[in-house]
Amino acid sequence: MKRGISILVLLLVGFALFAGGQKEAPKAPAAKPAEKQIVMRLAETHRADYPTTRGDMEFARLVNERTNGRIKIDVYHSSQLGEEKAVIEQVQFGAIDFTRVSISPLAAFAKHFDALQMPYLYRDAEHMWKVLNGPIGEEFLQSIEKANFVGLCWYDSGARNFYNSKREIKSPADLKGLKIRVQQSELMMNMVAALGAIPTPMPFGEVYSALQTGVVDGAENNWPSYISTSHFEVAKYYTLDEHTRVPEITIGSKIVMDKLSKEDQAIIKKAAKDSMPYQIAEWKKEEKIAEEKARKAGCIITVLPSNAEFQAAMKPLYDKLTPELQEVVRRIREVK
Ligand code: BDP
Repeated sequence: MKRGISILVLLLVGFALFAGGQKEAPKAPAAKPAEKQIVMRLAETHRADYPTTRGDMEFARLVNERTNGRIKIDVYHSSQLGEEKAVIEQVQFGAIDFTRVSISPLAAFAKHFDALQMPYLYRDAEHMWKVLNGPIGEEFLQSIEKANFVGLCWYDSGARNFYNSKREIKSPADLKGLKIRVQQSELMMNMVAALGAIPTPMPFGEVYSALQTGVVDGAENNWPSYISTSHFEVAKYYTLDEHTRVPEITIGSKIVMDKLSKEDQAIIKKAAKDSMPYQIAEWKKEEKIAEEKARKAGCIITVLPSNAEFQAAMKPLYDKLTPELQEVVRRIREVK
């Protein structure tokens, strides 16, 4: 019996020690659910080495870095996800997360963007940047929420000039009767018509073969696009009329952005803005390189003593603007 009791005592002591030991043992940390990586897509029309694409990559890099890899933005360049107009539509209903586009096709979705891309609107690049980086630029970025987009940042696109395969353009009279490709934008169609040429809207990716086969006689774009698309090979007359400065914009899908936390939305917005100085610096470099290439390739570059005639021809476009947009134009011009 005594033995029985001592065994019982031993068992109890052992159990107490065991239980106590259990209590002392360091607790294993509660398994944290692995943070899911969010992979997003950004659509870009240009090639991988074009300055806007380089800006997109910088934006993606900053988001990745600032979220410790939790948010990854894959840049689909070279129109892999489609041409600009179709891509904008997809961003609008949330099938594509982001895109960097020219504001010309965007104006089909947000008409008031025409006020930012009027011909001969800005005195120079510096004026345009003052506008875009100031309250007007910010208002425009915010204004597209109504159309289901989140406006993120602006990129540089320099000035656009006419080029064609037929002849030197020294005045609007030389444009008469030429079929000129324009972006898919009503304003740009009206601009070309006001100069006496025949506007032909078409997606960017179709322009090379249209020039080559004579579907169009010419087009208009900045130096880097003229070179990166090889248009210079099939349309060697380039006139420095600088008729427009059309800002580039990066937009997000509002449907997609609304699903992210407020913190992530803020990281994305700030990263986009922080990628701007890099893109603008890359742009400046590329503009020079592209111009040099055009000269070396033997393109015929026409420098106008004055673009007054071109400017005068654009007056009807301003008269056609709604009073609200005329007011925006007035405010833009007042920016010193
Ligand atoms: C380039 C813009 C690009 C436009 C293209 C065009 O960077 O976004 O799509 O012009 O003319 O300058 O369509």
